[in-house]
Amino acid sequence: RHPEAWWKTAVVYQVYIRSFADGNGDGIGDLTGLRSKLPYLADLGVDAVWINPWYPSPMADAGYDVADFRDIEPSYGTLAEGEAFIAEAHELGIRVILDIVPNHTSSEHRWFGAALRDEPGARERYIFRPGRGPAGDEPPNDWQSAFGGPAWSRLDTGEWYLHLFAPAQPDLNWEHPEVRAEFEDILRFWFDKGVDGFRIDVAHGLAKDPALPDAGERLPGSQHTDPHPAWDQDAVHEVYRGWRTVANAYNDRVFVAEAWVPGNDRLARYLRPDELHTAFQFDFLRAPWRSDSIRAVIDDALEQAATVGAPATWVLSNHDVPRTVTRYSRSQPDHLVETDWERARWALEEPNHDLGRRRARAAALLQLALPGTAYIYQGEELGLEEVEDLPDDVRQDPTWFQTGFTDCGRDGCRVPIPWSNDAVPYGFSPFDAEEDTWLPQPGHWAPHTAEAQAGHPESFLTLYRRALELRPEFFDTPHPVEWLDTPPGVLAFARGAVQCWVNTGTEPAALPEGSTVVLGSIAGITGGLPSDAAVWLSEPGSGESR
Ligand code: TEU
Ligand code: CA
Repeated sequence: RHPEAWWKTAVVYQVYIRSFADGNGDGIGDLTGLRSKLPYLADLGVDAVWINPWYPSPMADAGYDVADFRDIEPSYGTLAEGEAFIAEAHELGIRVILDIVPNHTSSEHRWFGAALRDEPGARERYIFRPGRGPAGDEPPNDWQSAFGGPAWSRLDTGEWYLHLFAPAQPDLNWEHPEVRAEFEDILRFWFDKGVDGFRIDVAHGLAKDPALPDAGERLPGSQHTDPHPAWDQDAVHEVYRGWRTVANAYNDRVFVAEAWVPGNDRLARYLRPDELHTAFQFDFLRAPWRSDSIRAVIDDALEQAATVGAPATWVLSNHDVPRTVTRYSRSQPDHLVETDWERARWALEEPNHDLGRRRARAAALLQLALPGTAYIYQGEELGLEEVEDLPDDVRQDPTWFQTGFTDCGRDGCRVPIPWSNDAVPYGFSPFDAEEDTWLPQPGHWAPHTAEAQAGHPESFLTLYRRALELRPEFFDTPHPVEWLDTPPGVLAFARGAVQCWVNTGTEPAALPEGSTVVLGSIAGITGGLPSDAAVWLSEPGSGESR
């Protein structure tokens, strides 16, 4: 392995704690469950975990509504258990990245409570404004919540407060020095407990144009305009320069920005030696299964990595977007997709999950062969599909409510993980659990449990384990991506003496003569690469074959 900082080449596993593993039988994932699965994560071979918010929360947005940034949600466990988890993960060589949510707090955070009681100075920490119109009963401006509907709610007192997400997530005022000091202190609190880094929720939020002007016409089909006075404002960079100073006082800590800004140029402004170390590049998960689109996305990401000096990041899915298998299981458009539009288009087309799985396996080999950091969302390694037929009455995502039940939201990728056994809850909860899982699992997941896949040579899980085992030697190297000449529909590159080939087309592709297949997305690949498959190859005589 090259002697780079760990986070430049890490494989990071995203744990959506609520749905990972339930230790006490209340149907909700927790720290006992997570700790019991640490050996699984070590076997899988990941370098780090990123845990979605685990702080006390009323769960209006599955924990992204934080009531106390210095504690742990009681239904997940205690602070002491969190510390034990960090220590146990470290013993197994797994780093721990937490999720910090600086754009907003829960409406049940003590600061918002003080604001509601109109304690002196308390409203200044949030964004309160009088309404418009003669009676002040229209919102202060035209901003829309990312989940649908206006971004303002009105209190009994007649004043309005801003929430770019759910009404239970009031936006903080980042011009306020107390807000800045508080978050730097929260970072230190967790760094002192040994946490290795933070994923920064909506890192392009926080700073708003102080005049709070109308945003104007929205982009076609989107919630946003570009530019938008609530997003990607220059003032946010000063916040991160402060955060970087905090992180630099510790060894080897990392920030990864979640910033849905249009294009890598805009993202690059966050990735500076005095700001954030890395950021998710989401174009990979927005690319259709087409060699030309995928190659363009890879080139763009690598170009940015070279210019900015931050590693490229490869994300196939997360807890906000439809699962990879399902994304690839329908006809593929010829352009990058907006993930929330996809759900609407998909209602019109039956998924072919076998096809989706075949492509997702190939995509995994591609992802793990690229230079930089790779993120795996829990269940991706099991080949889980989006659960699209959740009953309406179990849906919890505020998107579902705030769009007036027109966008079914993100619950379908958040269904509890199937670990073992033939029936629900598939070992997610203990066998004598008192409660159903917080979202119901499908009745047909028995073949997809981790246990069913564990010893199976052709399973998804085995493919991931094998790929992660081989990655350090084969692809975690300083060799750059060198594209190879390929027929249409085929994507292939060399990195030193090893190659990755992906066939998104309909015809089989000839592989280089004399090369050795190191790992294939499907079994039995020899001379030709079938449609929707991928291989890792070593060149003849390179001595790297296995
Ligand atoms: O998501 C940020 C965000 O911009 C989302 O609205 C995203 O565009 C959408 O989910 C795509 O469908 C982060 C978290 O990842 C998300 O889970 C939270 O709901 C949100 O912030 C608010 O904290
Ligand atoms: Ca539990």
